[in-house]
Amino acid sequence: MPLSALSLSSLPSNVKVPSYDRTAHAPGVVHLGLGAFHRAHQAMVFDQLLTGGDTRWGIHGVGMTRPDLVNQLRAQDGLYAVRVAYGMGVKWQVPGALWRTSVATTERDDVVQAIAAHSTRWVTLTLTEKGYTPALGQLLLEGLRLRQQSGLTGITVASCDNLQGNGHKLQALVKANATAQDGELLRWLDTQCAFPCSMVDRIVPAATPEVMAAAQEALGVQDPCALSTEGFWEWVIEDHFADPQDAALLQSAGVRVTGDVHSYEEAKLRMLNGSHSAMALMGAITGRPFIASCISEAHIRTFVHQLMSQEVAPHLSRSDWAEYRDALIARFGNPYLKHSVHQIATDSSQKIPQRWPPSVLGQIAQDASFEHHALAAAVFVRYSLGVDEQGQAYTLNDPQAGSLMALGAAQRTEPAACVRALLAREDLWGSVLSQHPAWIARVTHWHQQVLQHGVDAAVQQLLST
Ligand code: CS2
Repeated sequence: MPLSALSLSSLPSNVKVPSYDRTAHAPGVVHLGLGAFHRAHQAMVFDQLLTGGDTRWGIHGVGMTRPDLVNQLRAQDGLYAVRVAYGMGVKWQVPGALWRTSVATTERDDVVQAIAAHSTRWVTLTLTEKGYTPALGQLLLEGLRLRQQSGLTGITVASCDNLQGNGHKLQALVKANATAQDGELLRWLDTQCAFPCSMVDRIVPAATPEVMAAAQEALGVQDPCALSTEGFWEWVIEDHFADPQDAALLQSAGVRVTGDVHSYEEAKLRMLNGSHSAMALMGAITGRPFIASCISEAHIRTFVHQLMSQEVAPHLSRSDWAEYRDALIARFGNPYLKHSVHQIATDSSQKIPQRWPPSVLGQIAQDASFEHHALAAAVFVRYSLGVDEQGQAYTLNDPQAGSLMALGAAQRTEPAACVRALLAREDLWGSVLSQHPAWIARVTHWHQQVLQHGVDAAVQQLLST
């Protein structure tokens, strides 16, 4: 039997299912980007608010690129199972906050209308780094313009992507599309809408057949959209909302509302995501399929521990970084999360700029060592070869795949020139690092070691110095 509104009553009694009416109200949230992360993060926070009786948090979910996923979710009445792995075991839950769905490419007008709907109070976004394009700004501006022209109140537009100052970036993107005739709209945007910055965190691997089989076993229903996640979740959001009363509501659901998102955001991007990218690229080359299989190797665990303690932490404003680091290492090892290294290595060209260079620049400013990041960068160069150390080919899923592979192709014959060419990319490393002789020299050194002796030996060598 497939999972749907009809089959909810047949689920085992220990599975938490929506206790509220999912059809009586119009959604209050339009969410762009229906990937695994949103469905196991904000959608579960909104599910909690709905469970508490506040009917304004139903979601109109918009799939940006995957009509197949939207169609599947539609067939399941927006329901899907989530396996949450706590310390000693797992619990299954079916969150019910997803009430409506659209596909941005084929149902664009529905999305514009949804943003302009009377019931809409929030727009949230999880589009990944590469989703922040002028076309996105245009889509949002159209919806907001329609709203303003209909005389409706402003709304909160919350980016929940791993970008520095995500709210500011989004606001700038939306405003960049305004024309000379939009003076009134711009004033309305500034005074009535809010674009809070936020830091979101929960490890949510993409759906896999393994989790689908586990859902079938535990729930007795078929659910190709079933997800697996960890017990931990965090959502830190700037205290800046179109409706100021939302602050207390979100807090009641466990969200941290603060004036200081920045310190959480920088720690998360550089510690969690920075380590993730380093491990993912190492795993892709050494043939270790999951983050848990990387962190269970003592040398990789020590490398990540040192990277965070020695090169990231000195530049963070969060003082509890040691506890944060230890908690991260424990989370990386969660055996239930089969978090694919190739999934995390996807779009590395878009991820690296916020994850590594800020720490390297901090170390340079203090005349301190950046060897761990240099090795990670060397591993990224090696990754662009598209074949692992066992000779197994893999695909580079990256908007820059073509140019990265073209630049990386020469690394076996002209390794130093190849490193120079890839490090000269300002879009990845920024204007200072892309011309920094000592940085380029150390990445070149580690790249030679990686090519000659392999990733593991290079890591061991770094640890022994
Ligand atoms: C990961 C993130 O895929 C990636 O790049 O680093 O999705 C990570 O799992 C989340 O940011 C955790 O909150």
